[in-house]
Amino acid sequence: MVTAGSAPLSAPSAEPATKAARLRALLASPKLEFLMEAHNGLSAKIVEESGFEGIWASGLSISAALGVRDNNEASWTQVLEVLEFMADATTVPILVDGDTGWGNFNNMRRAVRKLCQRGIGGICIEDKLFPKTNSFIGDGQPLADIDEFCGKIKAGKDSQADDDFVVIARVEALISGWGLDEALRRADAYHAAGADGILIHSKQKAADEILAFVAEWGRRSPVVIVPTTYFETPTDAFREAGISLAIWANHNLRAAITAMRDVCRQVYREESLLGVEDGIVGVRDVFDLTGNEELADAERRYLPARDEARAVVVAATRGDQLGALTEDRPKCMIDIRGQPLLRRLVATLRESGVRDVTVVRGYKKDMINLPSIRTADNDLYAATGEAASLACAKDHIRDACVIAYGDILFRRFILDELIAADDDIVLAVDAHWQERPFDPEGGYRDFAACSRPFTRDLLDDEPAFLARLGDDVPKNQVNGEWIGLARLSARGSETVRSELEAMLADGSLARASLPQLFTRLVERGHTVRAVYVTGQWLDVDVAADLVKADKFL
Ligand code: SPV
Ligand code: MG
Repeated sequence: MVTAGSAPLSAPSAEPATKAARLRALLASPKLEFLMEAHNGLSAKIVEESGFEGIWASGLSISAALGVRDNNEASWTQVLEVLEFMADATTVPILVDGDTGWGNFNNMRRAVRKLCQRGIGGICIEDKLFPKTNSFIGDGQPLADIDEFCGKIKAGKDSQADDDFVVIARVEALISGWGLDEALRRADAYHAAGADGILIHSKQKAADEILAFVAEWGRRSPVVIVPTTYFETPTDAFREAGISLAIWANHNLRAAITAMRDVCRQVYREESLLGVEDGIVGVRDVFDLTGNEELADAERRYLPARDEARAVVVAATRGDQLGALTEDRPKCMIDIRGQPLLRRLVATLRESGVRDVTVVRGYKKDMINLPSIRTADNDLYAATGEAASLACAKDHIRDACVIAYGDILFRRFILDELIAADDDIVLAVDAHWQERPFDPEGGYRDFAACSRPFTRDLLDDEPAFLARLGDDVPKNQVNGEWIGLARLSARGSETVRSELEAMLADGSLARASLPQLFTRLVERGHTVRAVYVTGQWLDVDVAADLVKADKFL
């Protein structure tokens, strides 16, 4: 007799190596575990991102997403192609809905070999006839001959390249109206043929027949269920019954249909995007989901270095005013809609072609660990100011170089304007500084006095130059607020570097702020250009700023 399963169904002690081993561990786990449906690379990523430890590659959903019926209209190699995208996009295991094994025992052998090659954790096959029909359509669908189906299970188990690959046998006897005894007879045969688990399916609104099956089956092998129709049954009932795996089988597909219909109908009706924009993710989320940051990082490693701007981001401080939020991380690593603030800042820099980003760390420096940045450390951050932090990265202040505070977000066009300005040292100054509510808790504000005020005249392109920058500029002289962003040409970088050295020599470096550095440059006769902007940026000082940052994205 063939014993059930090709590897023992015990939970391994260390993190299992392959996806198949991880799926096997889920099946063997003494707890009720869950698989969530996905039907393409993107939905698979979202399933993993949500915390699920495994994915159900639903035949119904994959077919529907391809625009065809769940009747084997998509060929098995077309399904395989979708599975490959799903597996590549995720690290959690996938259990594939293999319908009837896409043919006879021979098709099953080939399918299992291919699934193993593509890093799929397991396959579930159902005891119906090829071409299949979805189980929820019609009544009394014919079932496969038991011996023929057992041969298919054996063929699959004999073909797996990974010992941990899982073959689940799905029993359709209850759905086809053959009753509990036939379901148990079939489950027994499939178990003996080597199936690693039994999926007992039902289309009733209540879970009675499922629970009756499990009560009789005991723990002969792990049991898998698909509570699509009996969704009102509390999940604890499955847990108490000792069920191994529950599959939420088609809910991402159905959610996507609802969301796509809503947005299509609204845009069609309103002939505008205005009404839908707030209710859908931004394109930035799409870039994040598909891993654009990794590509940018790889470009830095593999593409020849181009003559592009670099950036130094000063992010050494804690951000005390944010209280508990910065207990375990510096404020630049605070979460803004699912991503650290710094990651969003770095993404904006990259969009403007700035790929070489050095971040000066201080407080909780190990938390600043994005893959796409270089780091420099100011270990004396508690006793020193921003200029000292900047000096910690002075080797990176060369060529064209952007200097930014680590707690700001700004629209990309602001940086593009700084890059386009034809001066050696250029600062972005917000002419609408008075519209930013004055918050006495909001900390230091970098007020700028300039050679001329901002005018709304679009034809007025006479440049403005910085006269003085700091918290202490008399209010009647303030023309704007520095947003914490500056751009240096190669010559400007040299100027800043040598000024930092001069400050170190005369003892003023340790305590100086960046506004004091720029004011000092002006006092020494260097030209510092002020490019006026009107809002479209923010900094994060207090908790209320986080709400604004959420909206800003
Ligand atoms: C699927 O998700 O394709 C399934 C589950 O096989 S069911 O639709 O319930 O048959
Ligand atoms: Mg199916």
